[in-house]
Amino acid sequence: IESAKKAAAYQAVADHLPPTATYVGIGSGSTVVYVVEAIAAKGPSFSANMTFIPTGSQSKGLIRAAGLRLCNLDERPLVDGVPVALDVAFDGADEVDEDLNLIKGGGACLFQEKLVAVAAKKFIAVADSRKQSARLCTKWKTIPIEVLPLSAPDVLSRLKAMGSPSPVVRSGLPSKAGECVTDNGMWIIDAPFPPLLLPKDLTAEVKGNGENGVWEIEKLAEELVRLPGVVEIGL
Ligand code: DER
Repeated sequence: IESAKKAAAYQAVADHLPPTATYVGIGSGSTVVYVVEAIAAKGPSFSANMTFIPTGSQSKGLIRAAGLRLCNLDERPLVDGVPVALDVAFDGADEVDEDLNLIKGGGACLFQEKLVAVAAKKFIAVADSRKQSARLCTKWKTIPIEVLPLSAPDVLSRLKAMGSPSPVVRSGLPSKAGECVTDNGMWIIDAPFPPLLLPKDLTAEVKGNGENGVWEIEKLAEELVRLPGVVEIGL
């Protein structure tokens, strides 16, 4: 699998990182390690005019260790009062469906990953074949949700009311006793859901709005992101 991840990462850099790029997003996880390796392998002259935007402490460490120029998301220069767009952002994914919807958050970095992804003109998720499913929540059974710790009991009960059978606050074990705490000081709730339908799956009988336990992906995302205390969802 490591060789497949490495090959996919090197191909993604070859295909989507032109030498003219100036701002580049770097995601989190184990696959994106190979993205940074591929960029560094092109030599210092290739990235001399590039600045790399991290998606959390792991990402920041990767950029620094590779000797690449680092700039935090909120430190980008303004162009006509608007933060400069990233040319491209590279990241990993936990599951990918037929319409290229993703589950993110296995590494608990989903909030800054989302901020960087939407600040880029192009978003490239590098994922080996294990991540492919017809529908999300097939192989990766839960949706990671980043929440304000204070809100966790209410979010858990609201998720159960929506039909998620057993949402849990992600533990920090084995490396940390207590909860997993994100780079933003938040907690992660992992909420199980059945395979998420795509718009094309909807029929007169199957509405996908949570009735009889099935969800269409956009409808679920809208419901989740509105739960008080949720700061980001891994969809
Ligand atoms: O948290 C995330 O979404 C990360 O990108 C991560 O889960 C990606 O998975 P990987 O470690 O298999 O690349």
